[in-house]
Amino acid sequence: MPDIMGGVRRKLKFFDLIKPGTFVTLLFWWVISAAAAFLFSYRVCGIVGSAANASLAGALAAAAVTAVYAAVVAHKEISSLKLIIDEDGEVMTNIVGGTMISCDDDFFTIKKCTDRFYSMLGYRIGDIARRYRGEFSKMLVGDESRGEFARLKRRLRETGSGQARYKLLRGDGTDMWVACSSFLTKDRGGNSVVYSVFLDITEEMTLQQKYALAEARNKIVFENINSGIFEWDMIRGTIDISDHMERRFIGAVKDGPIPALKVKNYIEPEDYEHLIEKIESVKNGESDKIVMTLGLKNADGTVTHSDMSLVAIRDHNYVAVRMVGILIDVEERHRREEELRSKASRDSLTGLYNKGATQQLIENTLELRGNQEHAVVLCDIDDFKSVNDTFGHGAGDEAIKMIAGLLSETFDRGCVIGRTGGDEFMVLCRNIGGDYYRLRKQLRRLNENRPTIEEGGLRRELTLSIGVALYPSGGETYDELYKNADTALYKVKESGKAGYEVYTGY
Ligand code: GH3
Ligand code: MG
Repeated sequence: MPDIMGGVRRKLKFFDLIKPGTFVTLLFWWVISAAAAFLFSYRVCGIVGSAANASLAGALAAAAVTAVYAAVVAHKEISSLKLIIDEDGEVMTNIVGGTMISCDDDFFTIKKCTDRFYSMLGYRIGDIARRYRGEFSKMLVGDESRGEFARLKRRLRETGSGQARYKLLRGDGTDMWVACSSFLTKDRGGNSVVYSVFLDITEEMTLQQKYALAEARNKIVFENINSGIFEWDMIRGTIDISDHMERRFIGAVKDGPIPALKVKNYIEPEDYEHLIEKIESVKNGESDKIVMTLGLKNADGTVTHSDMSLVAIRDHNYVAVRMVGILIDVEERHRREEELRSKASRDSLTGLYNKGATQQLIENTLELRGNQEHAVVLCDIDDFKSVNDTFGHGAGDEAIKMIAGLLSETFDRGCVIGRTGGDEFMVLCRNIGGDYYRLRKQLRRLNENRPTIEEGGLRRELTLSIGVALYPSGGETYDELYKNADTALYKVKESGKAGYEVYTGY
């Protein structure tokens, strides 16, 4: 572990041991020993008879005494210094973040810090000592960080420990964000020191700042846009809606959010029930998104239809705390769909849309363009001829109805479900918006909940081969989507049936 003056786990040098006190003591012993030896040899023994020889003897004796003294002092110093470095080094280098021990002064003058501290901040060993005279406070960038530093110092005085977030100046002149945890302690010499651990949180802070910026932008859009954007605070139970929506549903612009419970008044009862079911699946973590068509009651008493997309925002415990939504008016599409609900558009056996109506409805949706993603699902009953052959044509018809029922149960009300051939069906899932998880779950379900025909002791489970093409990646027109979904379906037939395949441009 390097100390602030540099040197990574360097060997102790002689000058590490030199302290002003040691020098004075050594000098004192040298003078005393020299004087004693001089007096003893010159006066008492009278040897060799000259003052010069007595002085030499005195000097030699003094040197011997001070050398012994110095050796004793050095040994003591080396042992205690080694102990400090080893103990601190072990603690400090075992910590994930960068660690620093500083004096408990106004500037947190650094005594020691780990390699990680240096590498995190992009300094070379010794840089901090040279550039900032070892003062940590000189690395703080901006008033916010300096304020945090002042607050941390106060907390250390009051409680002995504290946390702070600083922006620090890196060795290359750029900034970085760190989270710091500090506590007061004593070093071996009994001096008060501050022990601090730093973690790099630059990425997190950058994201947070970007998010704040995006939020500010959204706010502007939210206030001014002429469409239905809203935000539901699931903890407070309130909904913030744009002025445009307030005018549309309430008939006036109100101040502040509205209670979420009031929403019930503005949604057609059947749609409201579906919405509640979907909200439950968000709350219990099954899905993160709600996409559906809603009939909405306007302030003027009319009902119009909108496609709604709601996305959940979860906290760190994965609890949905907010949902942000958008409503897109689809009244025109809805009106055309209503027209197609007539008998002429229906398949007489199943009540589903017939081939022509299915195509028309899919084309209506594709016409709207936009950047929404849709899925075209093509299903064909496996070995259906043999169902007819084994159980008769009547039972075959029943089987077709069972499959129609299965499709209606599996896919939402907002989907277009049609019978496009003898034992072939097509489903359009609108605006799936990347929720492939949900789509896959629905596709799997079609072969899990198998309708069964039982007659005259014979039993037969019905399975489906399913091909999927996604708009726009798997086709941009009805014909392209049909062709590609059929290609995917064919692959399933080839590889054993009873399954699904999504077209990916083979
Ligand atoms: P595969 O697994 O390859 O799909 O084999 P399959 O036997 O299902 O073959 P295919 O899909 O080509 O056969 C469809 C059969 O569905 C042919 C026809 O006899 C039967 N079919 C078509 N329309 C009706 C209907 O309205 N009622 C009944 N019962 N059967 C029908
Ligand atoms: Mg078939």
